[in-house]
Amino acid sequence: MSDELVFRNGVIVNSDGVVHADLLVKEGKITAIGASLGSGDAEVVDASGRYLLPGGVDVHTHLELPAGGTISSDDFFTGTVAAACGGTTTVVDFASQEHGQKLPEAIAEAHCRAADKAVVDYGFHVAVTDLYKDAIVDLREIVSDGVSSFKVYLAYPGVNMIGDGDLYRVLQAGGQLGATVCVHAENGTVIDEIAADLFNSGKRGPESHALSRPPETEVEAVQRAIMIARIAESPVYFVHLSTRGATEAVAEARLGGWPVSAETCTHYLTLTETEYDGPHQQAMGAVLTPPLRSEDHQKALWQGLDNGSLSIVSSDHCPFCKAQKALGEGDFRKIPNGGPGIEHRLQLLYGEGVATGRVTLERFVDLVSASPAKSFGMYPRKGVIQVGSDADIVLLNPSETTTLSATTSHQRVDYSLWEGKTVPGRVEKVYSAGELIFSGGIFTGSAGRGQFIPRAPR
Ligand code: DUC
Ligand code: ZN
Repeated sequence: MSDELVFRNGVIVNSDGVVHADLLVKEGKITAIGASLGSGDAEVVDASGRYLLPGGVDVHTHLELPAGGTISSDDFFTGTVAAACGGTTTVVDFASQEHGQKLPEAIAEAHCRAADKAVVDYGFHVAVTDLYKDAIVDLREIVSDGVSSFKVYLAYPGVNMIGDGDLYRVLQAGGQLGATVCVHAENGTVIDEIAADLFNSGKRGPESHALSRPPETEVEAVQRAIMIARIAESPVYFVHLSTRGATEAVAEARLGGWPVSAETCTHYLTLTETEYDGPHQQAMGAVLTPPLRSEDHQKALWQGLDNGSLSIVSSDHCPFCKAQKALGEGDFRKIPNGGPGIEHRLQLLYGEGVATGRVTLERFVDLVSASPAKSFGMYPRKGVIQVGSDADIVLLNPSETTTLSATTSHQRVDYSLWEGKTVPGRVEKVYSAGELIFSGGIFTGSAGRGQFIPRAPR
């Protein structure tokens, strides 16, 4: 048996174009693209009527994240199985520093969580919550070990939030080391005050989560961080933008030639704040941070994807089961923040973006694969179907549909934000490094097969 794998008759889609060609894979890499490839005994995959996409790259996931007195329900096995089944073959998760912990220890712990479990390739952003003496020296080492992005929170005072001085220092280090600084931009101090007022006036249900985080709390933090990045002479990247004002602030900075970029997430593009008006369980499940917004904000996010001010769509997968969400029964401030979405990011953006004509097929690939790979130091190993790249390949059938549900999902969580929703397109097969890891609804890979991907600085 030959060690060659050849995909025939498919349509290869990259962020810069579409071609009809055969694709040859050998030893986990793409080795040729052209006509009539492969020896006589190559394994042949008939990709007629399918798109061949580069594997999805999700640069914002929280697997096994301690939060709100509990821990997110997917670990590196279940979470990456779900990623694989939805066409995502690389995730960048977080090595989150606890107070008093040295940054290299946080990274060592993250490696331990992932190594024997991950079924797709992975990397880490290091989340800096405590800028101890010599933290900046450690960051230099961390970048050279392949962790070339940092995360900071301007929300959650007393837990993760850092002050503006530390933000300046981390941005300055990122600028000097070529590391991308990812900013969770919400004004945590103001939010906590509003939340206390709501709680004290008896408004204690999940709908108060959104009321406590008005759009301005995001816009202010984005504007402030852009200015501080400017002073620190550093690029800056915003995670999970949810508002028109924040998207416009990024657009304006970019127009001025400033190195500012941002992502939004599938849930902000497809759901609105009306989720908080639904039954109690549904509202609890939609306690995400930032919260879901109005249709007007959602429209601005789609425009941002169109005009380039938003360059990546991530899942911000941070699942908690209903029983975990219930920790905040009677006090919305204690509901663990986050929701599931790692499995359905490609499906949702294809169905709601490509099939509706809001984004082209090429832009879709850019948003879910090429741009995250480029922005986070993995391109062209990831994010593109070209000779020399990893053979991470998704077969998507545009003639089929997919119905999203917690019961058919591989995520370890007992609800879906999109329960019962049917979208055009179906992820039929997924290959990682040339190995078939998902086919016909079934995961076919194995725990620990995923590799840590050292990511280059800018
Ligand atoms: N921030 C995130 O980035 N993800 C989940 C929850 C949160 O607060
Ligand atoms: Zn997140």
